[in-house]
Amino acid sequence: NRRPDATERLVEFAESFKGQSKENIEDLTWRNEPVQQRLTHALVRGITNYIVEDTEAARLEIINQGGRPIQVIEGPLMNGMNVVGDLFGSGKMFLPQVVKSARVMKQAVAHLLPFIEKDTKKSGDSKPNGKIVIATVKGDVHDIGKNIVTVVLQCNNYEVVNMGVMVPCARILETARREQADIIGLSGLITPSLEEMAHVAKEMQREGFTIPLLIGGATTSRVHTAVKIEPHYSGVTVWVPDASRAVGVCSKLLSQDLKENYIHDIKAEFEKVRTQHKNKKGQALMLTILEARKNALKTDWKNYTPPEPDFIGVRSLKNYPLEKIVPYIDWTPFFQAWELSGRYPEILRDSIVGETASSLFRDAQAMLKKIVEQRWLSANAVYGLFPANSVNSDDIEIYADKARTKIAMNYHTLRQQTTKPSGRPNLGLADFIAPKETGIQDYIGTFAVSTGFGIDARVKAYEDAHDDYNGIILKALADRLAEAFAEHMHSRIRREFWGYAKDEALSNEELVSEKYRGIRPAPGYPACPDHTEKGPLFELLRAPDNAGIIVTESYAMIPTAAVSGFYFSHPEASYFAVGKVGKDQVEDYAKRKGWTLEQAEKWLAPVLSYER
Ligand code: B12
Repeated sequence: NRRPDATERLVEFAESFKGQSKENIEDLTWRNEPVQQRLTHALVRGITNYIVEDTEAARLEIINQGGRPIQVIEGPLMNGMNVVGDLFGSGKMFLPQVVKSARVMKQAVAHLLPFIEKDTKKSGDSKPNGKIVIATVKGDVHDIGKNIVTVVLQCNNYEVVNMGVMVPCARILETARREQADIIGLSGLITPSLEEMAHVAKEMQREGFTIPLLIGGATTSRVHTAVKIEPHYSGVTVWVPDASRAVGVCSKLLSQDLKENYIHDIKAEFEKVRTQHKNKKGQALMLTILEARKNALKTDWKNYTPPEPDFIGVRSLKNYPLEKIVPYIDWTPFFQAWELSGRYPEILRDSIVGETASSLFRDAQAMLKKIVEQRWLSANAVYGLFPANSVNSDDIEIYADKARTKIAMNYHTLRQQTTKPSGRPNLGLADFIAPKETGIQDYIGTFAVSTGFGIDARVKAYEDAHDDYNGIILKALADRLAEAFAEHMHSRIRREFWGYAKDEALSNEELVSEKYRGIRPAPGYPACPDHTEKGPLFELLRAPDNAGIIVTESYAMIPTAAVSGFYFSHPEASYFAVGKVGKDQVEDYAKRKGWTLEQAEKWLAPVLSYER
C-alpha cells in the first residue's frame, strides 16, 4: 500500500529546509540605514513588516523638503523597483521574489494613495511607462499566467487594466478604447482560445486599431501566432513566451527610438516562421484514415477478459477530505508555474534557484496546512463506470445498462495518421476497448473532479490586501490539488471501484511516472484533442448536479481547478499524441459527430495537417 505516513514525511522534509534560508534569521542591521536603502532592501527582499513605516518616513522627508506625496513613488520606491527589475532581468532574482517585491510596492502605494488624492496641486507629471489592457479570452478561465504578467508589468511602472477571465472580444476592444490603451494583451490556456485570439485580431483590424497585440499563455506558440493570428492584423502582433520577457517587449514597442526596428524584426521573423511552416507541411507523410485504421493496435481479444467493475453507473463524492488528496500532489509543476525549472525535490537544493524554491515551498506548505485544516477549499468528484465497446474502428459506444441495449454516450475519438516506423501502430483510443463484433464485454470509466470550490473569496481577499504572491500560491495549490485528486481517484478506481488492480502498491513517484495499469486521458490532452467531448461526458456524469462543475462555451471547466476525462483499463493502453490529422479523417469525424466540415475544422483547428 501507499505509505500512510506520506503527509508527515512531506512536512518533515519541508521542515528540514527551515532555517537554511537567510530570511529566517532576522538580521535587522538594515533598519539603521537611510530611508532609501531601507525601502530598496524591503523591495528586493520582499519584506512587508516595515513598509508602511518606511514609506511614511520617506513621505515626511519629501514633504519637509517641499515635495509632494507622488514623489515617494517616483523617487525612492521606483529606485528600489528598478534594482528589482535589474536583478530579475539579469537572472539574479526569480519570479516568486519579484511577486513578493510587488506586494511590498503595492502596500506602499496603498499607504500613499490617500495623501496623493488629497494633494491639491496638479499631480499630472507622473507618467507610467504605458497602459496595457490584458484579458483571458472568452470561454477560458485560466489566469495564473496572466496575473503573473500583470504583476511583473506593474512592478516596472506600467499601468495594467486586468480584465479578468472569459472576456468577450467586444469588451476587450471597448475597454482598450476607453482607457486609451497603448497595448492589448491576450491570454489563453486551452486550444479553443487560439481561435478566439485570431478572432480578436480580426476584430482589431476591422475596427481600425493600430496598437500592438500581445499573445501569451500555455497553448500559444510562435508558429500559431505567425500563421493564424498575425496575418489578420496589420498592427504589430508579438508572441510572449513568459512573464520575464513581457517588460522587454513592452518597452521596445513603446520606445520612440527602438520601436521601428523592433517591429520590423518581429514582422520579418513571423514571415520566416510562416515560410518554414509551409515547407514543413509538405514533408509530413500521412496515411489515409483507412490505411491508419488498418494499422491500428492489434490486440489479442480472444485471449483477454476485460475486468468487470464492481458497479455500473455514476457516483459522486462531495466535500472529499483534502488530507487524503495531499500525498498525491506532484510538486514539479508548482515550481514551473513560478518559472522555476527543475524537478521536485532536487529543485530545493538546486545551486541557482534552490533558495528561492525552498522559500516558496515553505510558504506553500504553510498555506496548504491552512487550506486543509481550515477547509479553505472543498473537493467534489463524480465518476462513472459503464459497459462499452468500440464500433467502426474509432467510436466507443458507452452503454447505460448491462444488457448494452441503450447507448448513454457515443465517444468519438481520433486516430494517429502520420506514417509510423514499421511495426508501430497508428493508435486511437478506441483500440483499447474491445470491438462490438468480438462479443466481448468491455467497460470504460469517466470522471470529473474539482478542488476549486471556495477559492474565489479567498483569492479576492488576498488581492484586496495587495497580496498577489499569496493569491497566486493559492491558485497554484488549488490546481495541484485538482491533479492530485484526479490521481487519487484513479488509484481508487483501479484498486476499489473497478477493482482490477486490488493489490497495486505504487509510490507517488511511480504514480507520477504513470507506472500503473490503464490510462486516464482528458479531453484536450494529446490523445483526445477535441475539447467538445466534455459536453456529452458532463451530461453522462450529470457533473453540474453531482459535483457542481460546469463547462463554458469553449469547454473550459468552472471551477478552474478541475480535471475531467476517461478511464481505460486495458494493460496495453498507453498515453500517446494523435498529432496532425488529414482532411479525410476530419470529414469522417464531422459525419460521426453530426457536424458540418466547418465545425469540425474549427474545433480541430490545432491538429489539422492542412490549411483550411
Ligand atoms: C497546470 C496545468 C493545469 C492546471 C490549471 C493551470 C492554470 N490554472 O493555469 C489544471 C490541473 C487545473 C489543468 C486542467 C486542465 N488542463 Co491543463 N495544464 C497545466 C500545465 C501542466 C501547466 C500550465 C501552467 O500553469 N503553466 C504555468 C503558467 C504560469 O504559465 P502560463 O499560463 O503559460 O503563463 C505564462 C506564459 O504563457 C505567459 N503568459 C500567459 N498569459 C499571458 C498573456 C500575455 C499578454 C503575455 C504577454 C504573456 C502571457 O506568461 C506567463 C508567466 O510566465 C499545462 C502543460 C504545460 N506544460 O504548459 C497543461 C495544459 C495547459 N492543460 C491542458 C488541458 C487540455 C487541460 C484540461 C482541459 C484537461 C481536462 N480535460 O481536464 C483542464 C482544463 C481545466 C479547466 N478548468 O477548464 C492542455 C491545453 C492544450 C489543449 N489542447 O487545449 C495543456 C497544454 C497540456 C497538454 N500538453 O495538452 N491544467
